[in-house]
Amino acid sequence: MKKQKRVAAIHDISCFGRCSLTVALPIISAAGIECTVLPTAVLSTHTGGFKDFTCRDLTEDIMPIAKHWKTLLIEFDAIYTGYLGSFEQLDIVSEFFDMFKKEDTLVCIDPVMADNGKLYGAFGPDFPKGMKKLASKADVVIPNITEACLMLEKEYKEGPYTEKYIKDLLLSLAEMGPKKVVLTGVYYNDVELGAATYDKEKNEFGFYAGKRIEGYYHGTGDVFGSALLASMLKGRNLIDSAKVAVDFTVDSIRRTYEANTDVRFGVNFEEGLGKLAKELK
Ligand code: PXL
Repeated sequence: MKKQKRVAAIHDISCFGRCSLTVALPIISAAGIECTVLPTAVLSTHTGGFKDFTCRDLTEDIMPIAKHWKTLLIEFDAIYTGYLGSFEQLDIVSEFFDMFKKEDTLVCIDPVMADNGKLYGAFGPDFPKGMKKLASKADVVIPNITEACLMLEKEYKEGPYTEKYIKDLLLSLAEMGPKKVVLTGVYYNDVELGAATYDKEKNEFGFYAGKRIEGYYHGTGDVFGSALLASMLKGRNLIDSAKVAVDFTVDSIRRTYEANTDVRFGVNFEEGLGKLAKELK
């Protein structure tokens, strides 16, 4: 029996709306991986489309939690970061990596801060530069195209994209430091949408897409990232993991679309967990 893997997931808790930790914890757990959580903030809902949400910033709690874990000699096979609660947390999370990254710890950074060409409301204009610095410490970075453009200071473009545009983004992201890059929200036509990958060590590019479903569904980046990381920790390579994660995300969106659910409420990933668990066994 192989030793069970353990992840430290550093994201916010959006109490309602199925994103960040409320998505990462069940998906990573369903894959048979232990998921330790480090909340960066607690919000009543995510910030996409809801008004008057509450937000408790947990910046001051992160280091005391990390230091306590250190006294317990807890180790992690992966550190997975997402939505951070403040600019200061960029340096704090960087320090967390220094404390807990071992030779074989996979640092996976989703530079959550923007979508559709726009920075999320909670972040100031200097946040992308700070995120770029943090992302240089990643083994795997998984931005959407807006986040990639913000970190690289390139102009954001709407699709359909050309292969050259996507290849340039992947190579520039890898130049920042990460050995593996996964770019989400990539499409070359209007019927398919998926993820493009680049593995620097193998000098290998990949692309996998599913059927494009109308509507902008919240939390899908976190559903994708959690499934991708779970698959990689289960020993799948980058391209296969992107395929697992695209299929899991597209199935979740399709269920939600068919149920005509409010797009702000996140996607029905729950009914796909059994299949994912079997696939990653
Ligand atoms: O899914 C990304 C995300 C996570 N957490 C919060 C968010 C968002 C996206 O809007 O607002 C609080």
